[in-house]
Amino acid sequence: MRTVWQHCHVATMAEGRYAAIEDAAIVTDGGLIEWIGPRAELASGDAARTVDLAGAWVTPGLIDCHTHAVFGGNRSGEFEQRLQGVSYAEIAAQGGGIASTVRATRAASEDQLFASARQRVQALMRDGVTTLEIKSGYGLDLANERKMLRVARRLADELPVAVRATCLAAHALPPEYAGRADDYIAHICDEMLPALAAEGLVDAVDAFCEHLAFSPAQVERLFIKARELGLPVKLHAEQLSSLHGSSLAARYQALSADHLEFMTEEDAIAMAKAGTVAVLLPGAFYFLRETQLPPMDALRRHGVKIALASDLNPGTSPGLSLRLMLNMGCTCFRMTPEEALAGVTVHAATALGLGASHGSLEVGKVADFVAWQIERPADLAYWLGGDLPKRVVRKGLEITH
Ligand code: DI6
Ligand code: FE
Repeated sequence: MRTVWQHCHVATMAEGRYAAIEDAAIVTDGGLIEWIGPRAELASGDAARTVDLAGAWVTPGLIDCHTHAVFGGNRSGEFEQRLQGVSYAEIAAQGGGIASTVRATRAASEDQLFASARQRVQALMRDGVTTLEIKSGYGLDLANERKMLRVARRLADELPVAVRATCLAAHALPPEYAGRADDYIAHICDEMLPALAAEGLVDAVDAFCEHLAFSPAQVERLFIKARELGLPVKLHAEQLSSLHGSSLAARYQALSADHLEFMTEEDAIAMAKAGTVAVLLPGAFYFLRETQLPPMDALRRHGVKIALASDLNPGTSPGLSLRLMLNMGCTCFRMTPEEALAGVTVHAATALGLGASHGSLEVGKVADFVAWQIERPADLAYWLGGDLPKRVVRKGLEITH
């Protein structure tokens, strides 16, 4: 239905940065934006419907471009251990960490995983999220990675949210491959990835490049296979140490490299050239009490696009609010509220390969937006959580929770 949305101000985020139109109007039709601009310039047309947004600030629907929202179990016990001084690496070495979530995820049925993930995704949606990415990576064998990715697809079928599914089979070494990381990478390349891709379950391929996970050489073998299958790549890189995974990702035109606390200026230059988005994850930084900051100045100086995401996962970032990540991006990483907003809209869309259709409010793009009852856009990064009054529109239709 052709609809005119008016009595609002709009942060369009067009061309990758904060840009505002005061007293704006948006015309939507068939799920797309047909017109957007100052209300005074709106031609009197034949809109079937006019909606008064009561002075709201409209932003693109928020995009959480890095989550592990599907998992079994819960690791709050490990949180308590870490508060007593046990490190993340020590917990992993004792068989906890990712391995404990793998056990719980393997033991859970698809329906159980769906039910728990649904609640978490709904929490993100209550914060204005209209698109999110979900990674596998707690199954670590064909049947269980498939189970996770099917849950990601089902969430998109059953909730008014768009989901990109990323295969993160190279997240950790499964116990049955202990001491045989190269064999596991070969198994992913030869069996798992081709099968999951053929089933239409994979939109992108990711890996964890770290001493306690996979080496750059192993990641490169995976990237070569992804390229063969026509799948874009992303990478968890430079979270705990500097292996230059982000430069490797840039060489493979990765959509994004994520975490990046330990990246170098050379990595930033490579990412800028390739157009690889830097996805910063302040929830994990905060929750692990990390002290090494991502090199914000180098990222800015070289023009790397910066996105922000929740990294929602049971071990390092049990974050159910993307708006809270806006605040943490500003408080922990010294981003401006405008940079943070670009990080969960226009740059997050690019990090998912959706830059042409999502992430900003421009003619021809999908009509996903949020009308917030706030005084200024910076309020989105200001409040610590809570439920801000808002109306959420997806594909031109208002959704209710
Ligand atoms: N980095 C992270 O922070 C998460 N995965 C990754 O590669 C941690 C996942 C977990 O601890 O369960
Ligand atoms: Fe992650």
